[in-house]
Amino acid sequence: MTNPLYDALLAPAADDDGVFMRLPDGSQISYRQFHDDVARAANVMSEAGLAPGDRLAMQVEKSPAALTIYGACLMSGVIFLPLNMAYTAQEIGYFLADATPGLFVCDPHMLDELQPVTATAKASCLTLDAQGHGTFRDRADAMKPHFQPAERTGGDVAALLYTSGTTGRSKGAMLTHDNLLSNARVLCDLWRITEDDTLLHALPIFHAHGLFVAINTTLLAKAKLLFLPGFAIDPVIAALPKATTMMGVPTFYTRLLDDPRFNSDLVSNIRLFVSGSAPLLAETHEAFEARTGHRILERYGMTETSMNTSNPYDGERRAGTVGFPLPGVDLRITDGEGSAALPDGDIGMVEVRGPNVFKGYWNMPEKTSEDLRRDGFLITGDLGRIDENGYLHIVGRNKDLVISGGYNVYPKEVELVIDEELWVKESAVFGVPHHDFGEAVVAVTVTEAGRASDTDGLGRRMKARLASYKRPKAIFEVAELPRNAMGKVQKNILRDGYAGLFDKPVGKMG
Ligand code: MCA
Ligand code: AMP
Repeated sequence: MTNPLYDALLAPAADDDGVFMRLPDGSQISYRQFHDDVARAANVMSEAGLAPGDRLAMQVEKSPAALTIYGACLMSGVIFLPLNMAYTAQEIGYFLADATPGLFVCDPHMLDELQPVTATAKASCLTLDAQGHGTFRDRADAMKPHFQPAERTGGDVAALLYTSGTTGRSKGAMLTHDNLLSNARVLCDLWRITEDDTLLHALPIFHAHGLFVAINTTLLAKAKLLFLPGFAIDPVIAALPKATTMMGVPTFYTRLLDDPRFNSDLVSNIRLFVSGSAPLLAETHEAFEARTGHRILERYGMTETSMNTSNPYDGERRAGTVGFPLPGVDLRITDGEGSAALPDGDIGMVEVRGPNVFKGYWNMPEKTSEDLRRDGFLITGDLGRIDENGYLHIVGRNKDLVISGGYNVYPKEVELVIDEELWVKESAVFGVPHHDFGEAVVAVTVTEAGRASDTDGLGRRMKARLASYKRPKAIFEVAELPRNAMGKVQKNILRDGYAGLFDKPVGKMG
């Protein structure tokens, strides 16, 4: 009987009384307790009729109980589909219709709002709140802490993670046991993660970064988590002296640098800071080193691949670069059309191949074959160049994408919602630099002749349709959109035109 992820990440926990998680209230959860709770949750899922290969979707606040549901999916062979708390009922409806989960676990406060979409998708629904209470937990408490792990092969799908697309339609990336396990092994090795480590965990657990990069490596190495519900500056400052490692998006590091309490004494116990999900500005890298003596290790990944490259642990961690391909990962720069690699130094499309590269998009074979070449290379949509020392620089994106605080926003999805307004003739959505989120979403609209604009109404309607981080932080009315000779909207002109909008927080200007 095999089940690659359960065997490597969870089976060793079954008889281990060592600490797995420390929580902000001072309580802790042992590996054995976590394993028992995982088994109880697997029994709940099985009793609800879920079999290996079925999907469980979950939109709940971050909590240890939420993490046991991830573990239970691995144990029972059910495909785990975590969803951002920011998603609206309408967005959730899309995911449920596409993935057809047998069970949907949601926050009890959202139950009324979500019940119609759950009913339409014919999924059963259980609840779990931020404290770990709800109908899921009630059932779990009545279960035995034993469950026979399901048989799985390395090629079986363990998780389905939705990522937005250029067309405005989200795609479910199928990640297999082999994908996730190979990546966790490589990262543990490269970043020297051991049972002596305590990871400060302030990331959400519904994306690859906070879930796979952070949690899988911790479980594999039998390390410990300082498990915070999210990134809030005071709890993070309080937790730093007790941690040995921290993983974050660049916003975490700029927020720390903005705080006068953040200094080298506070982080004297830390051996490694890792950054990813969005570009870390070289100036942040340098300011961080000047303040703490630490060089942040920047790495580069994607939902479809987990991690692809990393700066070295021992060698030079170069600001503004994402380092070298991970062991086992092939990386080439192409012209995006043919598969021939361009010479080092040339800018082109980043393509990657390796055991980390996903199986394809759920129910979208055509999209899969568009992005995943026959020779196994995934076209990432990122533009990069390899320098004379072999470091990869991500210099831009071939995809129309805004990354705000580590969350991806595809302008098309937002434009489609704006363009539904009767008074809107056309719109363009783009990203501008933001002092806190790295980039922020901004929209411009052109008003139909003879109609009055209604941006307040648009704001209200977007609230019902789009997750908060996707909604424009500013909307401007313009007479016309800048277009090139081919009629294509020139977003670079818009980006440049509004570039200074969010340079500095209000009150800190000058
Ligand atoms: C919150 N808001 C945002 C964002 N987060 N707006 C734009 N971008 C964001 N990322 C808005 C809220 O809607 C709200 O708006 C206001 O900001 C304050 O919300 P709050 O919840 O208080 O914000 P926060 O808790 O301070 O959150 C900021 C954050 C968070 C800590 C940076 O966004 C975060 O944890 N980001 C991490 C994302 C991540 O894990 N990405 C990994 C993807 P209003 O006031 O109008 O309601 S995986 C990936 O990319 C690949 C695999 C990789 O390489 O890792
Ligand atoms: P996601 O679809 O949320 O998995 O986001 C993946 C995208 O985030 C990549 O294709 C890159 O565009 C971006 N990304 C991740 N890490 C980095 C990084 N270190 N530097 C620049 N971009 C990054």
